[in-house]
Amino acid sequence: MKYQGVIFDLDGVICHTDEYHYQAWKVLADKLDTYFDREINNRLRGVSRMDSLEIVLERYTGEPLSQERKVELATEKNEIYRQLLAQMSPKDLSAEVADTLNKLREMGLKLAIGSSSKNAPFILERIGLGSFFDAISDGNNITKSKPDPEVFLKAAEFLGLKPETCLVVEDAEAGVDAAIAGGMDAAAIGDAVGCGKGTYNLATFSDLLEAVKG
Ligand code: B16
Ligand code: MG
Repeated sequence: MKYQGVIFDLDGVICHTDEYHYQAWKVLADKLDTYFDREINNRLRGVSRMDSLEIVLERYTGEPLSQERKVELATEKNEIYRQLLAQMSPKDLSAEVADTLNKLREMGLKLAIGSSSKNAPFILERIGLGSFFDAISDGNNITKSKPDPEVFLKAAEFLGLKPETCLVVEDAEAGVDAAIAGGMDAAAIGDAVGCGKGTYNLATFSDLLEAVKG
């Protein structure tokens, strides 16, 4: 086996919460009388909450907003987002993802989450993976967002593994860049395939079973 551990991004890899992010940001954008669409929402993938707000505000033309007000707005968005997340259940975990995760574990690999989201523990619990992973590194334990490698380096550290023995699975270009910056190989899936920087390009999640063999 080429790797000893696999570090998974959460949103866009293990499950899909884009639509909930979209709906929550849309409520906020409407309130601020600011144009927002799904294309802009796609740019928020893997980006931290406060950096996401800055992208949402690119088209804002109202009164200048203080930092304090921006934090309030991001908090408001998060409250709406968490109400939407509460609807999630184990049905939001696909059979393919569940089966692949179990097979990777049977192969002896350590498995971790490396997500920018501060809601990662809540989402994992909702989809029935609350105690599945060997380690969780997320938006609550980092000071720098992807493309900085901090979230993945911490995940490797929590697993007790050297970064170069871990494979990162990512759906965002910023996440692939973060893996590379951390000295790790990256398996790109979904949108990230297009950036052409992944060590592997996964057409589907179960392709990981071959990728981990190197
Ligand atoms: P939160 P990931 C990222 O999760 C999302 O892709 C991104 O859209 C979101 O802004 C970010 O988490 C922060 O999320 O507001 O829940 O803390 O893809 O890194 O798992
Ligand atoms: Mg993602």
